[in-house]
Amino acid sequence: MGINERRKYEQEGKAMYETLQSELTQLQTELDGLKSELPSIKENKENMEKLEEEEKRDLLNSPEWSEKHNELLKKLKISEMTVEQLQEVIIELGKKYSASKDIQEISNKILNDNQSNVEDIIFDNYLPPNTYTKPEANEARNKLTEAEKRINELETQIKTKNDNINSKEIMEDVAWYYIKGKCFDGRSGKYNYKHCLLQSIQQDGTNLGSFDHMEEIDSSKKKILYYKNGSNCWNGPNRSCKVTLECGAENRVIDVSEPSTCVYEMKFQSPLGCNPGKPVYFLFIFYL
Ligand code: MAN
Repeated sequence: MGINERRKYEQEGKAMYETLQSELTQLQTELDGLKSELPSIKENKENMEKLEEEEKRDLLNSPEWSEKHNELLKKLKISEMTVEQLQEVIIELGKKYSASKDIQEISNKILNDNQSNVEDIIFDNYLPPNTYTKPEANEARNKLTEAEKRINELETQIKTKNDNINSKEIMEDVAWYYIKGKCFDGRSGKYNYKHCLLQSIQQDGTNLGSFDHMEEIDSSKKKILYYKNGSNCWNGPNRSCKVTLECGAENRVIDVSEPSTCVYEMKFQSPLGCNPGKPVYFLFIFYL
């Protein structure tokens, strides 16, 4: 009993593994493509920003602008204003010139920067043409930000997927991939236990440990799962649990004992407790 289920787990695990590999290949292809495009995306951004700077300088040096600038200075009489009046002016100017910088930000800067000349702050930071941006440069900046964001996303996704299969148990026997992280509840004595295979064990909400490693008893081929570093035990060690797998068609907690305080032993029935009927799969991990 349990051998057929074990075979099913092996097949399911293999199918899941293959799906994952093809997802990984896809992600990796996209990542490689983006990475090879990145230098030209960066170069384009730099070129566009150079042009943008030149255009901005031309605007700043244009007679139209210096005339406008002087006119504005005269009209504003900035040096005679109170800080509150100045803030009002900034807001009005923001509306008039639809500047791209945050009005509040500039206004705060003026309030916090007593040393500088307010006129300089306004004209250096705020008014056109210093807020001038070139649409192509904006586009190039966005493109680079997007590409870098996507590269990060892809790297994280690839890493997560690899971590998922990068365990000795799964590499040696793909049936573990099917069962990993699946949880089964059962009662023993005063408590309810939850066993999430290759992950964790809980006793009513108390953490009895995270999966550490698996051993096989040579003579019987029985598998033992060790869960360690559970929650702290009053006057005792951190909780830990040793799980002996029994062969059976279903996954269930058979029995739990506590031979010494906060050291637990669980008997757990699972098709994974049955010996594989055929050779194990050797898998190759796909590294970044
Ligand atoms: C809880 C449970 C017991 C354990 C004691 C130790 O009651 O986790 O299994 O023996 O704490 O204080």
